[in-house]
Order: sequence, then C-alpha cells, then structure tokens
Amino acid sequence: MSGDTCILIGAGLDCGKRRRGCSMGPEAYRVAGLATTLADLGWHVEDRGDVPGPKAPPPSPAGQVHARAETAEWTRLLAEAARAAMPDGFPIFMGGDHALSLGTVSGVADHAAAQGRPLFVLWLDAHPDIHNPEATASGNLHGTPIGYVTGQLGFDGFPAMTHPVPPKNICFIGLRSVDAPERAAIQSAGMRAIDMRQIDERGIAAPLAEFIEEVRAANGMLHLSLDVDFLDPAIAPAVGTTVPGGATFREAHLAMEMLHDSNLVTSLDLVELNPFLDERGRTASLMVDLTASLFGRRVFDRPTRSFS
Ligand code: 4U7
Ligand code: MN
Ligand code: MN
Ligand code: MN
Repeated sequence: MSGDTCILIGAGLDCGKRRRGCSMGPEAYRVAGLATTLADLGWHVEDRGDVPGPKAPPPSPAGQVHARAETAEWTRLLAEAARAAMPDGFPIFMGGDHALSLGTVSGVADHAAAQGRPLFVLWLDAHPDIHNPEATASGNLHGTPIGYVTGQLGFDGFPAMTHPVPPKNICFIGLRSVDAPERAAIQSAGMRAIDMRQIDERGIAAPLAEFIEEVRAANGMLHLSLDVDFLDPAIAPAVGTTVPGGATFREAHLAMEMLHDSNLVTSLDLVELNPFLDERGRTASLMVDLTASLFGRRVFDRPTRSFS
C-alpha cells in the first residue's frame, strides 16, 4: 500500500439515522487497539483526534429527512479533513455512521482529481446507500452517500460535489437489502453490484479480483468504505441495521488480504459501528482485525511449499 504513514481521524457523526450510538465508534476503535495494531505491522501511525462536529448543530426543520443541516455541515468538515490528510498519508476515518462518507469521499475525490487519477470506490455493505433526500423512504441520510458522491440531485444545502465519482467506478459487494428505486438506479447506471448470491456462487475472490484489475488498468486510486453490516450479524452484532446472510469471517478477511496485495487502496472508512450494541467489544475488535489484514497482516510472508 502506498506510503508508510496512516492517519487516524475520528468522525463520530451520529445524525445519519435516528438510533444513536455511532458517536462512540472512534473511541471504541482506540480502545480496541487500532493504533498499536497498525504500528506492530510497521506503519507510522498518526492519530489526529476527532473532527469536532458542527459547533451548535443547526436546527433541522421537522420533516422527512432527519438532521439535514447537521449532516450537511459534517459533510463540509469531513471533506476538508480528507483533503488535508490525503497528501500526508493513508487516512482511516473511524466512524460514525455511513453519512460520514458524503464528506470523506468528496474530499478524497478532490484529491484524486488534483493528482489527475480516477477515483474508484469499493462499497462493502448490505445496502447500496444510493438514495437521495427525495427518494429515501426512511429519511435517514446514512442511506444516501452513494447518491451524493455520484452527483445525484436533491442535496440542497450540502456542499456541491465538485468531482462526482462516475457510477461505473463504484463496486458494491455484499448487497442483500436493496429497494426498488435503488435497484433501478444501480441498473440504469450500469454499476458493478455483487450481491450475496453471487458470493455464494462464485466466492468473493473472483469478482473482487475483476474489480481490482479494472482499478489497476485505469491507474486509479481506491477508496474503501467498510460498513459493519457487510458482515454477518452473527459475527458483528454492533450495528443498527443488521441483515442476515452477510459476509463470513473468512470472506471478509480474504477481501482485505487481496486488497492489501493489490496496493491500490489509498483511504478507508470504518462505518456504522455502534458500540452500545456490541458484545464485549467483539465487533470493534473484528473491525480492527480486518483493518490489520488490509494493512498487511498475514500468516506467512510468502506462499509456503504446498503438498503435491
Ligand atoms: B447503511 C435503507 F430502507 N435503505 O434507506 C434506508 F433499508 O449505511 C437502509 O448501509 C439504509 O447502514 C442503510 O433507510 C444505511 C432501508
Ligand atoms: Mn452503509
Ligand atoms: Mn449498510
Ligand atoms: Mn432504502
């Protein structure tokens, strides 16, 4: 992976949905030992602390969309934090709910554009999060980051998305909760969407390898957004939006190991961890271990001789 410095940035945004608790995520990752885990792998780790949210959260008019103004302000702040961090190393945004990706991806997209490189986004999630504030039925903005970063309309009051991510540069893996407008948006834009059935049938390695090769061929930068609900709730209970039938422990680790070997990932969101719902820290610890695989933890340095 590029560089040898990774930058931890706490993004305790908790307004992308009504059930609270993701504000405790950044501290849970610290308690679970994220920094020492990465340092033990040889990385220089810089913890920049938490991005302070909007000072006085502007009042949200009662209506369908929850905390629109507060989320818009977070988007501005996190885009700025991402733009500032990218030149200095590999940022890890410790969420916080998935509404944080409106900001992180837009900041990372600005950086990629300045480098003259295309940005690709890998979205590991049960959900495609491709609503916009007009199409969302729940009114929860954590279901809208892909809508925002691809430049959909309806985000009045949010910063303009200066460098929208082309839908063809986005790959979903792990989908199993997709509603009708989301399905239509994915299909009409021709996005790469690997649902759990495809993982059942082909494994996770084959479709992921295809996407990695596409990013490599384009000399792209790759942003990884890892939603806790990508994982099966049996191994990762600390999330508000559990959906049965998620990625297994090994599917998730294999994805991280392959992404490490690809050397293409340049930024990471860890999102939707709700420590209030955890069982003795097991979800936080699993997310830290997956991050370790992404940052180079492996059993052997090179393939060992196999029996033949
Ligand atoms: B998450 C949902 F309707 N699609 O819009 C919605 F199913 O960041 C869920 O992926 C969104 O956890 C889930 O509220 C957002 C719902
Ligand atoms: Mn999500
Ligand atoms: Mn999700
Ligand atoms: Mn939905």
